[in-house]
Amino acid sequence: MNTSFADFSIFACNLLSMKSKILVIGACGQIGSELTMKLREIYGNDAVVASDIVAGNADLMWSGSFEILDATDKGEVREIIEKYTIKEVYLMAAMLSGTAEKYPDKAWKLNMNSLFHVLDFAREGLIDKIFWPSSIAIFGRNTPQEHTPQHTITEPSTVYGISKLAGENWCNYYHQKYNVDVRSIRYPGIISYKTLPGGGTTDYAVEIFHKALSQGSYTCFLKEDTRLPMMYMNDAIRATINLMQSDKIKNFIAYNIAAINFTPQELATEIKKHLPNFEIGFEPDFRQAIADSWPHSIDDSEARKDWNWVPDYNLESMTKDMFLNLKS
Ligand code: AKB
Repeated sequence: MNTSFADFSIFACNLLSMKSKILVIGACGQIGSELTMKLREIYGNDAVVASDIVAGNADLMWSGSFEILDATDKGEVREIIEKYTIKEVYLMAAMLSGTAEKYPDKAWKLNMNSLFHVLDFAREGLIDKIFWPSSIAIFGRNTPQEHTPQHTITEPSTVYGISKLAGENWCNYYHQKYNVDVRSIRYPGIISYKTLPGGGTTDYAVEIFHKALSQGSYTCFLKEDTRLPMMYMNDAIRATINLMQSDKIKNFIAYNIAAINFTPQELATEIKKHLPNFEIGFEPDFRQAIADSWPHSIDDSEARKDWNWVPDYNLESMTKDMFLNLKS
């Protein structure tokens, strides 16, 4: 395991002798739920307030404060920030690529308004620091698909991608103009066993594990040779917290980060090593066009250089860990 995370955690605990608190908005989602628990482990349960529009699992609800919160309601968000003297916000609420194509208005409202609210609170001096997730969805058909660089053609073709690209630019603008400390990562598809993702194009890479165990087979909504950048949740959480703790950040627009990339067929082959009778079929739907517009692999050299980003998990170790946890 990478030792820098432990070092950072000790440093972070010392820092959290300060009275201010962290708010996670969208704490019940796939990334938010695990991020909240890791932040509580590092900073203490009392220091991390979880919030979402719906209630979450028992661990999340009972290990610290929880508030029902609509991220698009500026008044409600301000109330929670003032109530708990919040200084750091992780804004994880978002509508992902697949669902956003069905509800473009709702997606734009959620993904953009929630961001403006927290950016404005930071500009006012109410909060000090923001984490806001971007995505590989900011890239499009004219982007170089292999080793996609940090700075390149973007031109997204989805509502979700357009909102994430606009968000990146607004974050950069608030940083340049008002000195707002807002940090971001372009997440690839995230694979995890605790909470299911919802509405994304990369969701197949989580569903496949559940179906492999429950039914012995899976019908994938992408073609067998669709290569996409992916990452195991443990790496995504470590990247997020390391970025927020780093004092070496040079890029306030959103960092490329990479770990693994594979096709549905390659993942199925890896799964077969654990479940030899597993069978996969392919019935591509509207998400195929989204996946076809995204990169195959990502160049994350700036994140590696600036804040020492290194992933721990490859396809083999991720698959092994998924089965270990899902079976238990
Ligand atoms: C999605 O598939 O929409 C997300 C993403 C890559 O941002 N997982």
